[in-house]
Amino acid sequence: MVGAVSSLAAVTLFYSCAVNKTANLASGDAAGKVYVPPGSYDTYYAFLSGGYNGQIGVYGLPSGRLLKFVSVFSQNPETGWGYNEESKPMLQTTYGFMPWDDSHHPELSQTDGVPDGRWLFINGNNTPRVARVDLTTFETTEILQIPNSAGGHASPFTTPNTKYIVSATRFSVPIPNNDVAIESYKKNFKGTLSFITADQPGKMDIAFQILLPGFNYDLGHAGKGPSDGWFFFTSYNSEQANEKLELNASQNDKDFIAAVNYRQAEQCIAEGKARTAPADYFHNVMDEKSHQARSERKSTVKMLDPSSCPGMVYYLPTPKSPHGVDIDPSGEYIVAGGKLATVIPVHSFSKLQKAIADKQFDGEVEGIPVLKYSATIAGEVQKPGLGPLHTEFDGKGNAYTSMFISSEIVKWKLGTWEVLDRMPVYYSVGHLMIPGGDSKKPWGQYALSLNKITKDRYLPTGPELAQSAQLIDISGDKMKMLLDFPTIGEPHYAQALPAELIKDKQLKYYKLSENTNAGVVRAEREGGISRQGKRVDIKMAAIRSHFAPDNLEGVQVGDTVYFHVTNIEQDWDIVHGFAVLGAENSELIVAPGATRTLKWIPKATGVYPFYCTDFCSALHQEMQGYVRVSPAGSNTPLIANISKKAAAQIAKSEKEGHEQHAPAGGGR
Ligand code: K7E
Ligand code: CUA
Repeated sequence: MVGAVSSLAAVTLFYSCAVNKTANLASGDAAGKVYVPPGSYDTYYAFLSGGYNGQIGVYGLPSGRLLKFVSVFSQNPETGWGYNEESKPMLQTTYGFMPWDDSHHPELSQTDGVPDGRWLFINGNNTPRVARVDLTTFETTEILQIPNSAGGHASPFTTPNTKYIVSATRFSVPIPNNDVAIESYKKNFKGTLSFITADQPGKMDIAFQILLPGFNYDLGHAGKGPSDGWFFFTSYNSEQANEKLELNASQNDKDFIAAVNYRQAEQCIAEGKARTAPADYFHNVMDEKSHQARSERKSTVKMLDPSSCPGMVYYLPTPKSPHGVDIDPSGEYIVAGGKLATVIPVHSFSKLQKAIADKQFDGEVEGIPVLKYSATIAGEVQKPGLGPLHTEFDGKGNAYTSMFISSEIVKWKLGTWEVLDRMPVYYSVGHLMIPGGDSKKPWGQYALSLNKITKDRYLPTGPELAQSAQLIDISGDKMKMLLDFPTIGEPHYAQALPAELIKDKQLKYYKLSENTNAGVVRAEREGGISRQGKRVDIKMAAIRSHFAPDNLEGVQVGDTVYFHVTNIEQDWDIVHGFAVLGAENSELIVAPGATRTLKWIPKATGVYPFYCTDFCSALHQEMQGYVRVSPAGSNTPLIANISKKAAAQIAKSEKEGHEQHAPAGGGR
């Protein structure tokens, strides 16, 4: 075994030396093919996972221009995501407030197996979660934690109508998790597959979980067409090793793809065969009217054991620690990436059905029938390259597989399994992405190679160099390299769709009249300051180019101050920011019509300026104000300098309430 590993290392070395480090593979007309003149739009939106930054980068293709950074699982001080009071509940988990994750797989919602531009989902690996991003606002609107899981890697791949997205645990753990000896792995550790209802925004939930043997579950994809109703998950470590996996999880010649008949699972649930299992997880939703996220904690799931639901799960032996599992557009072929395999194995769905009918079994694992490799295999791509990871399709009968070790994209033909073309990429490609390339109707045209290592491709930037994407023209017989561009974050997977599908559906501003945030002001006169005990609330309007109120007094050391800033503009792209001297969190960035709240605990007396951080007009630099902080117990009155008329209105409403609320247009 040691021999096998060191020869792999030797191969890796050999390949890194063999590539021409200064190669420029782009041919003469490449520049023209990626040039999008000033004033013109790109033709595709591409969504690249941010890897260990936990976010999503939105790029235009073919230019490779970065358009937007969508905050998902990680706090982002640039937008205040996870810092402002409205979004904090989005990052709540049973482990507490979780300001970071590692996100690998963006997945577009689909209708009839084709990306439809409604939502983008993405997984959190470390604290297993899935998130929904609304593609009219490019905002994260929902996050669901995955219970009974310890690594949400095979996620959030969708079924053809987005009825479910999935999450499978990468690490098997005791379920429910508890204090056991690690060496009791084989006895106590299990894996789970989670099916999550996804077609109702705001209502994601665990539809059911399936309890599986303690392997590592890696990736998944739904069937389509004839294989609609099935889901396929790769696994490795069928050895169930719990130490030195590098060696011990590569012993078996074959690991497994789990083929899951989820309609059978639904049937079993309908027949009452699921048990109610303990679970502990959060569901967080951003309310689009109040702009305030809410969290709900849940405590049970429906759990299915394969033994109580025959016909639900089968294992397909697949060579050597498979990684990706990708279903071709016809739904017939199930392509596995075998990280350490020398071939690309392709299973056939029709053969799988026949093998089940004919009971072509090769034993079982913990009650799950194992199908004979020879009974399900459709073919093997011979000598594809080294380290096949992921495959996408062009919809014209061709498949494209990324080769991590030999750093290339290999094009091959479905059905004949012959290699048609190779394109070197720089370097160590993980996923590749073709727009719609995992769907029923790929748009083809481009392949994007998502590379881990760039070495000499960009200006060096200290010990860590840029990660990168490379755009390849796949419209002809031969692939053509068009463009290198660096990416923010480590792109694992990506998705893309034609810009036409979503560009005209963008929300231009939130309607102020519909804003129900507790701190909203819909007009300048509604601003003010109020105190309840040691809590001070300041409601403020932001409009070009001032805050109302902009002078505040009566705050004391020891108070907790909430600045509720409403951007009362009703105009596209007019965003205001808010930052106050000494705040320990971040700025606020407030979209037109929205309210955002900053919590501030002043620690010392003095006068603190605040200002707008987003350059919004010629008088942006004048968009500022002051808040005075007096000693604890001081009798400085609460003052907020808004207009006299507004002050009178507030004074009137105050007589009716009992809360101390001082606006006072300059009225000391
Ligand atoms: Cu291959 Cu996490 Cu999809 Cu990265 S995974 S490469
Ligand atoms: Cu508002 Cu700058």
